[in-house]
Amino acid sequence: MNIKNIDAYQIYDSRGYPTLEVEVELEDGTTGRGLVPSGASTGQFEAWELRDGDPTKFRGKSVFNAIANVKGEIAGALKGDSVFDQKNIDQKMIALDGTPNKSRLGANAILGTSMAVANAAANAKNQKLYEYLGNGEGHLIPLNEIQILGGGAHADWATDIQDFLVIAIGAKTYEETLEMTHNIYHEAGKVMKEKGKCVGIADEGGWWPDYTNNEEPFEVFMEAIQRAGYEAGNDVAISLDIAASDLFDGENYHLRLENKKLSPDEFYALMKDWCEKYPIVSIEDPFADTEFDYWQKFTQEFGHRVQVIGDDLFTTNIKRIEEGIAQQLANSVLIKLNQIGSVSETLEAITLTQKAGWLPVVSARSGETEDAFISHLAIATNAGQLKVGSFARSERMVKWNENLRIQRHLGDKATFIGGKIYDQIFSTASV
Ligand code: 2PG
Ligand code: MG
Repeated sequence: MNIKNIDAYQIYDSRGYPTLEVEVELEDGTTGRGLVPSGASTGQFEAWELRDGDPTKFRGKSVFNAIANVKGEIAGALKGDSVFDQKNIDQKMIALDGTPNKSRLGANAILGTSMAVANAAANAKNQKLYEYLGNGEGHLIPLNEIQILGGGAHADWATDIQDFLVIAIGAKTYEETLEMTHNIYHEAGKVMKEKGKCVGIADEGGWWPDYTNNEEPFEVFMEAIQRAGYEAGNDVAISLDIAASDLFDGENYHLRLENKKLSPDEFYALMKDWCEKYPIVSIEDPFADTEFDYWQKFTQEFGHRVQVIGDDLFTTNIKRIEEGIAQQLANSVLIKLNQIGSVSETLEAITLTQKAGWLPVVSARSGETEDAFISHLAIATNAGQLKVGSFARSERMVKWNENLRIQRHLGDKATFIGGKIYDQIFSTASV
């Protein structure tokens, strides 16, 4: 089944910023769409998101050049190609772009096309996307990592930590993870409102706090868990995305909220203190993306009981992940389609992570769309974990809800192992 036409147009993401939607049409009239997300706390090694930069158009954020690239060069190169050869199509676009970070045509142009091709191929085969992407092997319903409070670049530095998330490690079913999260999310909002500490909703749907130091969110979190009737560390655990590259100036880490500068050693001590004091099962980007020694030391010290996730550290980039595995910098990789810019490279990054005995965490961006591609990606690859922001707002809920649909579609084949996913890394890590 061959590609007949490729079209692209500007749509808007969950922040109301322009992004692009690509539509691929096949010879028999079947279509598939790709909707491109966008980050705010982006890593320096990410593939290039092409924006027009014209201050008179959407304050520089329009994507008309990326759209023109899809409709022109990309469509010209791919018309007539088999829609089922995802790798060939992605490689062709990468070669056509010719830069190491997809900056000429734009990673957004390439990814939108790549996602649309995958969707069109699944539609042509009359399969769900997860069946098509996973060759029928996908069955593991992911454990959710769900944001309760937002901070950092997603809430104008209301806290220095970007994400305070909950993981329902004790849940026996996927439905139960959602119920527990619902209870804790709303209890946390209530606690914060009672104390006059809730300003609103941050970019990913979590509560936007009004705090004076970085310990306060932990206190609210622990109180919310207890009030919701759960045992911290047993039923649910805390997960953090520190997004530390955003705090680092090359020498020190800046805690804006407390007006403090910490040396790398002092910052290490802070991460250590939190992991010792609170029931933290997972921590993402605890150090800047250049600070390999600290990553390595931290993974050695905590990797046997804490999932150490590299997001800005790896940027879903195969070479960086390979290097990280060789140096044992972490034990988990955050997987974001638009960090690398094509579906087949994303699949490769997940396989590489799994082969090393590490855990992939499929993730949304802070600027999301109404699309649920990543739910299918997580289940197709048996990644086991999904991070989508909070338990509010439809661009988030669509992903949690899609997991329920896929689970129903899988029927008896659906598997949920919940917190046992961590046995894989916690039993093998060096203590
Ligand atoms: C992250 C993501 C999602 P952004 O850092 O993990 O929380 O944020 O999309 O802004 O990079
Ligand atoms: Mg992150």
